[in-house]
Amino acid sequence: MRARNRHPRRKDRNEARQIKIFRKPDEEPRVSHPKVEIYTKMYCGFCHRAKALLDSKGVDYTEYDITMGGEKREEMMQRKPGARTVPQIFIDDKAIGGSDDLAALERAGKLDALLNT
Ligand SMILES: N[C@@H](CCC(=O)N[C@@H](CS)C(=O)NCC(=O)O)C(=O)O
Repeated sequence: MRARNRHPRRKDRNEARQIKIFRKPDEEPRVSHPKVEIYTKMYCGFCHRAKALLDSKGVDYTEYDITMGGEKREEMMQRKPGARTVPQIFIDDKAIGGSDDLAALERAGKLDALLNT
C-alpha cells in the first residue's frame, strides 16, 4: 500500500525531469515582432540615434538609405506626406515620425508595446 502510494509521486517527478530534458536549452522563445522600417541618410545623427534605440530593443528592421533620393524617397513622401527630415520610422505601416518621436514613445513607456518587446 505504501509502495503503491509512492509510485505516482515518483512518476510525476520523472515527467517533470523529461520536460527539462526535451526542452532545447539554447532555443530562444519565438516572439513575433511587427514590421519596422526606417528611411535614413548617410551621416545622419538622428538616424543613428533611432537605429541605436531599435537595436537596443533587439528588433529587426528594414533600412532604406535615401541619401541619393530616388524611388524610396518618393515612397517615403507618399507614406508620410510633408516629411522633411530623416529618419522616418514606420511600425507595421504606421508612421511613427522621427528619432525624437521614437524616443518620446520610449520615455512614455509605449514603445515596447508597439514593438512587442
Ligand atoms: N526631429 C527630427 C530631426 C531629424 C533631422 O533633423 N534630420 C536631419 C538629418 S540628421 C535632416 O533630415 N535634415 C534635412 C535633410 O537632410 O534633408 C528627428 O528627431 O528625427
